[in-house]
Amino acid sequence: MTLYEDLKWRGLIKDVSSPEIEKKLNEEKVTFYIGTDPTADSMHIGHFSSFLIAPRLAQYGHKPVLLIGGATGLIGDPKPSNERSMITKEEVEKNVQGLTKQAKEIFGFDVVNNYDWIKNIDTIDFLRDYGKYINVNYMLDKDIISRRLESGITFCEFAYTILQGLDFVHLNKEKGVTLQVAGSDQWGNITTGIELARKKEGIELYGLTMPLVLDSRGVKFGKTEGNALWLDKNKTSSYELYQYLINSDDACVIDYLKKLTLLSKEEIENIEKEHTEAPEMRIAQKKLAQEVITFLHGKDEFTKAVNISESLFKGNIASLTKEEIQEGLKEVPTFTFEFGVTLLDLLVNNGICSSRREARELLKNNSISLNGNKVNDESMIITKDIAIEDVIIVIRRGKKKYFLGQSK
Ligand code: 383
Repeated sequence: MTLYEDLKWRGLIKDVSSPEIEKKLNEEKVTFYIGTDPTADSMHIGHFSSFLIAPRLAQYGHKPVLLIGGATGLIGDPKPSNERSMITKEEVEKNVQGLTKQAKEIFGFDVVNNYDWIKNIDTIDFLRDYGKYINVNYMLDKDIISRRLESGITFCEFAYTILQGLDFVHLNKEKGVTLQVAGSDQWGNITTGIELARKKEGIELYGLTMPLVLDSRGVKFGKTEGNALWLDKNKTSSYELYQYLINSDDACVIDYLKKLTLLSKEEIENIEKEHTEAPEMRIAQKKLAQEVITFLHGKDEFTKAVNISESLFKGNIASLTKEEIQEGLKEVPTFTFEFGVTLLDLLVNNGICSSRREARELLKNNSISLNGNKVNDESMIITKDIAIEDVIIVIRRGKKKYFLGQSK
């Protein structure tokens, strides 16, 4: 199978600027780039699904350049809906540093910052050397810009596409870049670069976009109740990422394997076969979580995520460390307590049960567990030796409700 066929099979090709791209990718060695703006100090999983194109093409001998938009981040790529609020220069600088470090650590390719060349262009040169080649009518025709004409768009954001176009021409000169790859929302910006190169330099550059990864409800992959899944494990822990991936729908999981991992067609087809025979085993979801977490954070983080997940599920809480418990139970209600308190008081005083009567009832029915063990003696005294690492206790009410207690 050729590289191009592989990309098509994965569903990774939305638009190409020229049919020649197929031949270029299959028969030549191409230097290509993909960029991201420093709107945060970490990428999220949506960026990851796009940036994974870099190692995919590199496997076939093409050369990736990763761009962080230190200059474009100060302007803001127009969204179809409304104007972005400006981010301070200090914040952009901080985000550039975070992203550069992350891109190097995760992907390990050449990383460049467009601030390094854009900062030196003065206004007059910008208008003469770039502005002169781009017709306003041509810009107004672009999907995102035209969608903003009703609600309004400032000149600042309107000019953004020329900066991204200028990058493409610059990287062609400096690094021999001939192809830009990106998510489908970047089509307009990629074609500005192609237009600029054609008119200004008389050369042909190429663009390829990938579709957005969606879940079965058509929601962008990686959004959980409005929160992004970050690639920085201090923002989204390996355990949280594991929970998200392991809960992927059967209807989407094979698509995710194609788009979010470097597993081969043969490997994915074998997983699909096994998965279809016994979907309840969640083989495909497990493999997805393993591949993504290992790629991002390494093998140990994956093992830790599985361990936390299984220990919590089996009630084997005492086997976990305090940090692992805090990571696994990040979202649950917390309370503080003093040693010497009785179990009954602990349950009632911390909102775990609504009354003494309810607490007694639940204890009698074996519905309360402490650090994974069923408890029913209401007069039991909570002492230091019960707590994990002398400070933490975990109460479970019924099957799923957890409460995390920390001694004062
Ligand atoms: C800036 C200057 C360039 C080339 C690219 C850029 C950034 C680009 C952009 N990209 C998105 C971002 O920064 O805004 N104008 O969040 C996202 N990308 C990738 C992919 C995606 C796009 O970083 O579709 C999702 O992740 O292209 O939305 O010279």
